[in-house]
Formats: sequence, C-alpha cells, structure tokens
Amino acid sequence: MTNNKAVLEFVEQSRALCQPDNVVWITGDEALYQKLRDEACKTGEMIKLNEELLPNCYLHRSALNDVARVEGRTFICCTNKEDAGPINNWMAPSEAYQKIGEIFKGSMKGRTMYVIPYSMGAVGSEFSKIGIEITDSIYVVLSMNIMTRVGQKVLDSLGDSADFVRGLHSKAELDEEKRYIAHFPEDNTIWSVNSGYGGNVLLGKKCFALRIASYLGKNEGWMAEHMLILGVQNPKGEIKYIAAAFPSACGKTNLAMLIPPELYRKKGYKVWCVGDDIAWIRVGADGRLWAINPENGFFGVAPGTNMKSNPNALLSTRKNSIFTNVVHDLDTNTVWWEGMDTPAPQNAINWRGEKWDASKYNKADKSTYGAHPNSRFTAPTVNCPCLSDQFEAPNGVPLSAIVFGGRRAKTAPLVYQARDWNSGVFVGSIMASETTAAATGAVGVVRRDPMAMRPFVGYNMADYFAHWIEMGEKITNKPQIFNVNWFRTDDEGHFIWPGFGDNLRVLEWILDRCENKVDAKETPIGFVPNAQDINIEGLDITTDVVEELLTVDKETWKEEVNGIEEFYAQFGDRLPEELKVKLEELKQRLN
Ligand code: OXD
Ligand code: MN
Repeated sequence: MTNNKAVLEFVEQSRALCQPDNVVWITGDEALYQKLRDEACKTGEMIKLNEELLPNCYLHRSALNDVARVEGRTFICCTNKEDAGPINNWMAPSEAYQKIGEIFKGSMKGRTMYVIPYSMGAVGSEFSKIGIEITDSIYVVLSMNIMTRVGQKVLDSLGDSADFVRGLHSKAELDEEKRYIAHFPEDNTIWSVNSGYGGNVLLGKKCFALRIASYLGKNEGWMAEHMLILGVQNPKGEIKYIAAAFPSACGKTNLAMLIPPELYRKKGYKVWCVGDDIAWIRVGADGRLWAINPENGFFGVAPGTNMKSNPNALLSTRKNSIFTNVVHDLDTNTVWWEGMDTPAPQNAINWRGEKWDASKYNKADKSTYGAHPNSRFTAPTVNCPCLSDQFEAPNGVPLSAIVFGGRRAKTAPLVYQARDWNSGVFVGSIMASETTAAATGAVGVVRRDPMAMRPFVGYNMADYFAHWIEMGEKITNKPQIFNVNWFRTDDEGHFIWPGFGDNLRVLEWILDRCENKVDAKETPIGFVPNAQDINIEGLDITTDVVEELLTVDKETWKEEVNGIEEFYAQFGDRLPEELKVKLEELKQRLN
C-alpha cells in the first residue's frame, strides 16, 4: 500500500480512536469492490438492481432522518471566530476535536474501517489534490469510487508527501443530535459523524472540493467554486468554455448537459459537459482562467430528471450507478421517481422502504411521494453522452465567460453583463434566489447566496469577496462576467422564458459579447442585449416578450439595494472597499 508516514499515522490515529474490528485499504481492486457490493446486499445496505436493464447498479436507502446536507450542523473550526465569518457556524478547533472526538470514540466497534485514497482532479495533475477518507460505510466506499479517482495510483502519486486532506467519517448511530460535519481548514482535516447522506459523507465533494479547497485557494492564489463547466461548440467547430454558478434547484446539471434546440443542432452546435457542480480555477501562463472539474462522477437530484428534461443525465445513470432514496419498482427491479416520463410502477416500494400506492400521489402532500424530493443518483462522468474530451485535460479548459444566476420572479433580467471584473464580483456577491409560489405569482423569501457558495465557503465570506477581487488583478486576459435568470414570471406566475435547451440562445449572446460581436444596451446594473439579438427563431415568443424579459425596473432595484445593504452590513469593515464603491455606483445610477 504505502510507506508514507503521515498517511500511516493518520490511519493509526483513526483506528485507535474509532476502534474498528479491522482495517481494509481500498486499492482500486475490482474484486474487493465486488466483495463489498455483495456484502452490502447481504446486510440490506444496498439492493442489486436488474442486471440487464441497469448493469452494476444498486439502490440504497438512507435513514429517514438523514436525507440532506445539514447546514445547521456544519462547522468551520478555525482558531479565530472572525475568520469563519458571520455566515458560517464556528467552533474552536480544540473544542471540536474534544467534543466530536468523544463521539468517534469506539464508534467503529464491530465494524470494518475502510481507508480510501482519492484524488480530486486527474491523478498526478498539478491542478489535483489528494485526500484520504476513512469511513465505516460501504456505501461511502462505493460512492467515492464513482465520484472521485480512487486507489493505489493515488498513494503512488502522493509518494511520501504529507500534503493530503485527512477525512474521518463514521456513521456512528446516525443520531441527528450528535451529527457534526466539521472542517479544520488550518489542519487540512474534515470530521463527519452520525450521517450517511452523500453531501455530508462523500468528503471529496462539498467538504474538501469546496470548503477546504476554497481556503487553500485563498492562500495559494486559485479558486474553488460551486460551478458547472460546459463547452459550446459552434458550427465552425470552435469550442468556448463557460463556468456557471447557480444555487440548488436552479438547473445546474441541466445547463451543464444541455441539448441544443433543433435549429442549433442542424447548424452544427454542440454542448459538451466538463462538470456539473464544482470548478477549480487557476490563472494559466497565458493570463487566462483555466478550470477543471475535480470530480469523477455526478451526484444529481433524481426527481424531475427524464428523457425530455435531461436525457444526458438520465443516460449517465444507466450503468455502474448508485441510486439513493428513489422508488423501487419490484416488477422490473428497476428504479423510478416523480417526474420520470414513464408511468409510476404499480408494485413498488417508496424511499422509506414501505409499500407505495402511486394512485394516492398528491403533489401538495410530501408524505405521498414515492421518491424523496432530494433523492439522488451517483453516476460516473464517463457515462455521460456529452462528456467533453477535455474532461481529463490536466490543466483544464480556458474560460471565456463566468455566469451567475438565481431564481428571481421579477428583479433580474434574462441576462446582463457586468461592466468589468469588479462589477462582476459585485454581481456574484449579491446573488439571491427566491422561493416563488409560481401559480399565484407571489414573491417568496429571498435568500442571499453569493456565487452560490453560501453553504460552502470555508472562511469569512468577506475575505472570499476580497479574494475574487485579488484574483482579478492577476488575470491579464479576463473572462467576461454575466448574470442570467431563467425564471422570470408573468403576472400569472408562469415562467416566460422556455429554459432548458433554449438557454443556448442566451449562451450564444454571451459568447458573442465575449468576442465583441454584438452590441448591448447600458442599464443601471450592466449591459443587456438589444431584444433582436436574442435568437427566437422557432420559439413561441415575440421580440416584445424578449424586451419584457430584459427590462430592469428601477423601483424594484431600489428595493433590491435595501436587501443588499442589509446583507452587506453583517460583514462590517471586512467587506472590501471595492464592493462598497460598486454598491454606491449602483445607487447613483438608480437615482
Ligand atoms: C448541493 C449538491 O447540495 O450539489 O449543492 O448536492
Ligand atoms: Mn452543488
């Protein structure tokens, strides 16, 4: 396995603390994975699905109280409370090690402890980083093998370096009251206990690739972002890359795997997916920004995924995948979820593991759902029909544009471009998403979610804004920054823009702007398209409707400014001067 002293020490310390019956190293050996799958099926932890229809696919059910990320129990444990900032929960490292250490003590008695060496990013690339996750969950071992690059090759690449992220996870008793997801950025360490939910326990993902990595990026001069990466290929065969940040439930996976509208397909447009959730971004030797997707799989929300909304995502899950908390169709031994474009199964088990009667389904009553609304699939990226051939490129892909977005019924236009880098940072910092009751048009609560990183910045959010501004000074060949809003509604609360594949029409304008091929109109918040420059050929909407989608209403934005001021106030003096200036400038333009 390895002679790396730091790794052996970490494994030994974890063994002494958690007291497992035995220790198994995950070397990448397929026979071992198969043994673990068989064992998980024997204990009921997983169910093997129909080998012909879903080869090497498994169904897993989590504990009923353990179905989502737990932001309230997620902590940044750095020495000074101020360094965690006003958005994060904070615990002193000594207190956290003591308190959570007590919970880990003996938590693996009677169980096996698995040691998973994994790489975020292609093994051996300069962009990549290594982690060791220790866990008592076979589900975690098998899911990490889908989501990251795992095994002996990672240990070989690490050599005798101590530069790896130490992740310790135990399901313990899955006790909600004792559930902690603790990050120690100063020690390159993550402790996760009493959960089995992916976002809390697949430590390479949110914990490492965003929270710890954002802290590393701040210190090392790069960025870890909650962004998809896609490539748009034009009819000339040129591919331009875009990274985009959206809060949950705003269609990141759908955009990353977009299928161009027929009109565009005929012309020769293609969209290639590099990643659907996380981007690690650096300044290249050419002064441009280069991005990799550090993951090796998709951890997607199942409900709503179907052959119309996102065929590429659905097709990605047809082999070597794990489904969590979806409906089990007993007749075919396959899976189903709400929003699947096939009839609900008659003989089925719901996510809770109970017999499920599809005829009682009522959208308003969650207790009648077959699949949990946050049920998931874990699928290898290689399965994705539109995976970019640059997915494994060690240095990633060059970014032409960065796109922010949220769900706003009224405020934000379909698309606008920031004036310059710092204006773009301002646009990202004021990102927000609304909970809208679309049917009545009622505007819900606005949650500020800067750069879609609210739950994922491993340090003070104000310092994170400052880091974005510092990065701008280093990028000599800057990408343009945009904001999109696919979710504008009419007075009856219906979405005006068709969305999905037709979002390519907006990406086309974005890329044209990056190359100065198209004019724009100046507004108080930035540049919006001239309505005739958004291609609506073949759509059921008129230029007037596009005009409406692009309006920037001053009164609405004055109200928005109040919300921004309130949000900014919590950062006090730590908020970068540059952003205060941008806010003042916006206020002046609105008056
Ligand atoms: C999320 C996810 O919660 O990607 O953002 O799972
Ligand atoms: Mn995400």
